[in-house]
Amino acid sequence: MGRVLGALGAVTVLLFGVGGSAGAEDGYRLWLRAEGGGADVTLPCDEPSETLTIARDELSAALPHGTVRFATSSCRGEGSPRLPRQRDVGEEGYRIAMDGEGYVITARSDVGALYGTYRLIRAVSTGEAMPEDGLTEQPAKRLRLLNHWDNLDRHVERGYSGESIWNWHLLPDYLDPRYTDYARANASIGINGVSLTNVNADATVLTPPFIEKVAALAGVFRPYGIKVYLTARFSAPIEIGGLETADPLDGEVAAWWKAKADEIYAAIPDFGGFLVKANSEGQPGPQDYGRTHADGANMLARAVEPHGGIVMWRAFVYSAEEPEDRVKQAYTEFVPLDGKFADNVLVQVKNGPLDFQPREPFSPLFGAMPKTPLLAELQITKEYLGFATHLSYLGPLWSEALTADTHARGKDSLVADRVDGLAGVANIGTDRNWSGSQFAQANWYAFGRLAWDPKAEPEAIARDWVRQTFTDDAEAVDRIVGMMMRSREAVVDYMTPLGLTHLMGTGHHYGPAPWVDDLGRADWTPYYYHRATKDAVGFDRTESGSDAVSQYHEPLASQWNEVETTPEELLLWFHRVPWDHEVKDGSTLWQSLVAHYDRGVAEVQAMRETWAGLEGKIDEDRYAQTADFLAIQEKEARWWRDASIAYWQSVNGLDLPEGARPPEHDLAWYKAQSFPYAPGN
Ligand code: GCV
Repeated sequence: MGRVLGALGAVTVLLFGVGGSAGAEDGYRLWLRAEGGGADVTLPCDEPSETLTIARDELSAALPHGTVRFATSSCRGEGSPRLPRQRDVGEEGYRIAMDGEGYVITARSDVGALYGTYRLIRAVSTGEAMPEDGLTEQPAKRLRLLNHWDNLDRHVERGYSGESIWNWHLLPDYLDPRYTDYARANASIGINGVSLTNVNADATVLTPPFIEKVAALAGVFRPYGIKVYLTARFSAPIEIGGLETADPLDGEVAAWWKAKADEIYAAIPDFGGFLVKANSEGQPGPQDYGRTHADGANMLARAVEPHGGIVMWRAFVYSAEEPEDRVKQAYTEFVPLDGKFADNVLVQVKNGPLDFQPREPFSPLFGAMPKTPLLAELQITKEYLGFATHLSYLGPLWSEALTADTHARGKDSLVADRVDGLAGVANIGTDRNWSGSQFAQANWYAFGRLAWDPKAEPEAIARDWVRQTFTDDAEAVDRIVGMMMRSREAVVDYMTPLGLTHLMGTGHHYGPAPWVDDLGRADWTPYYYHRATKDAVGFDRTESGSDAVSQYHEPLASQWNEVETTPEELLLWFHRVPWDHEVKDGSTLWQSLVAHYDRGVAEVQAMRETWAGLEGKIDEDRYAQTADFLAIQEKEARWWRDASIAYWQSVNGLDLPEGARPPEHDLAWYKAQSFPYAPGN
């Protein structure tokens, strides 16, 4: 039997001010809203680290009463409780127990104690029952990283929450207090590293003035257990080093990177390392010199290795000249390199083989590089799922990928088992609410929680987030969580049902544009992905088509090779199917497609109704903004449905299924819409 963590949970609930009594809220405080100020928190040493001081202050501020004692390797006193065993908590874990006097948080490291602190605050804020014998936890993964796609001019690539929070112009002399709040929010969900700059990299960040700025940020993040990483532009030796080449096998180039790494580590001793996008979408890379990805990665790895640094080398590659099915290309390039990377290189793989779509199968690379440490890259910012305005909780999307079975040899064959960590493309910006909308914060939160434990239940995470962020009213929590849990599938339904993919507007990816078929590169057009004709639709990736199925282990390769055994949600990803093909419920593909669009729109309408029913239970400002955004989402869901149906009809010539509402406008109207200033482009 568990027991509720003292009476603190109930008290905190009152302080959250549910029932419509709360004052104005703007979302700035994220999920860290517990207010107490009455607990007695003691550290058993005279000179506690900054990290432990933060832990103490957090608990004093969050708990309304009670006593908390700490003990870590660096801070113990006479009579301090025993430290937990290394094998139970590792370097970053903790133990939370209760004795006659109150709570006891023990950890081997100070950052472990800080994580224990936020864990206790979460438990108290959500009224979670504490096991009788305490709570002993440690992260399942060692690398839990945010990747900012922030340019030095503060534009954020695929950012929908204002500008970059890094004010490079004022750094290092002005440290915006927001940097501390950012670090605190990240630490509270276990994130332990941030790459500050866009993977479409600018070498300027590696110049001395910028290293000084980065060092200032690292100083803010360090007490929160967060390391900084930088994106390394492969051609930096030419652009800022004055060399004539960036060939990774050139001695001068290697020496330049080594000296650069030494310079960075002199300023930032705990610098994490480099993140690299090379020979992808126009970025420079080792292939410019006839070298391989492994040659490039290993050269950088040697530069950071003496300092304990790592290189994260992205596998998001596909070539403009290559006629091979785009979703196969990363596998084709990287699998032959398995075992050829240095020990401190990790290959960073997007969850799906294409590009952060509302639904994709998992990337086959996760099951195909047993000799290479891998990172899973997820996109928190919603480039392809309606930007910040659409309510789309990504926990289920990520969990679907992380718990997918690669069927690779060995017992640990889930995607989650095969990675050393998770990297999330951040959705953070200067907007007061950080993420562009109240509900987009849930994705930042869920990313951190899944990076800590990739097998955690997305619904449980959503429940914690709602209770920490909005309300403790049980009925309201159920309704909001229900809405969140259905929201991703709603987006799939109104944008890209039944395995359709990449139908978004050119460049900005805002809204539908399935008709686009004539860009400079075929694989940037929606037509490349759906190939619709009068008779059929879908991309044939079976043995007789592009044979992408063969990149998966059995039994998936065989299952996905046949229409009958392919899950309907991936049907048109793997198969080209006649419009009159009969799907599982007996309707035709065309009827089913329209039904999915309608279901997606109906789900958004239902979300609006659910939210309207919560008026008075959520503070006014956050209630109102969410209500307005849901109205935008409904308008845009209809737009997606109508534009898509109008286009498919122009190709297949079919009548609408009986009872279906005709599109509001004709196809020409949808095609004429233009959004030159859509954000994030
Ligand atoms: C940073 C997609 C996005 C690009 C992004 C790229 C990547 O293509 O549209 O904006 O570039 O992915 O992940 O490198």
